[in-house]
Amino acid sequence: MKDVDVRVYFIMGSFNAAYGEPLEVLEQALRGGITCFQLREKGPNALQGDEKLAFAKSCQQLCQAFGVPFIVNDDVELACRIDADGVHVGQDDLSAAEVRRQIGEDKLLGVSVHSIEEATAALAAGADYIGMGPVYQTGSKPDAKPVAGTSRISEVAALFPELPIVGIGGITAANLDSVIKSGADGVSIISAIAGAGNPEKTARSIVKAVQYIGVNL
Ligand code: 3NM
Repeated sequence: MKDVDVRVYFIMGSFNAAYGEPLEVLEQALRGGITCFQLREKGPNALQGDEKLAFAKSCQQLCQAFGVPFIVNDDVELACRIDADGVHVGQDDLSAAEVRRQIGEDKLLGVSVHSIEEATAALAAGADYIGMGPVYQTGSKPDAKPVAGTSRISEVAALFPELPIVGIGGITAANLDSVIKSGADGVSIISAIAGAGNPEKTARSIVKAVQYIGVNL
């Protein structure tokens, strides 16, 4: 398992930026101190083909300039083509074991899980971290599972203390406290940052809130 700082893990597609240009939103989030970024260019409004490729490269360059890992959601071919730092997959995507085989041992692999069984399988497949959600109600994933709260995070954290867990779904600076206290190593966030009027300030307040709870990876 490779080390990855998932404390404040920002996720965005080009369509998630509520105000301003998506690349400007990402740059602001990076300035605010996010520790990891995932490009999630998925759904009816997603860019395709060359536009997606160009957007991914621009996001990657920004992340590189700030020394923040750049992870691609689901699209293994794109991730390999641009030499991204890693891939994140859900349970309905290519299997985690197959993704690990395709990206090799040196890249980061993240897997969304919803149960102890799925967490166990993700670990066996070579996941470097897992995402668990939705902790709270989310408006960013129409096919999200029912709200799960934090109890499953606590169970998985107790069972696999060495496996980094990020909580996801409806997380903001105001409610991340219980996610981290339940045993998560970090928080994954789309709308609280991408939909903020001031993404830099919001990202900074989330970073501060997580640090305040004293997360030390
Ligand atoms: N996955 P927001 S919830 C991408 O439960 C994603 O696995 C989820 O966006 C899961 O921070 C979610 O805007 C959306 O709620 C998170």
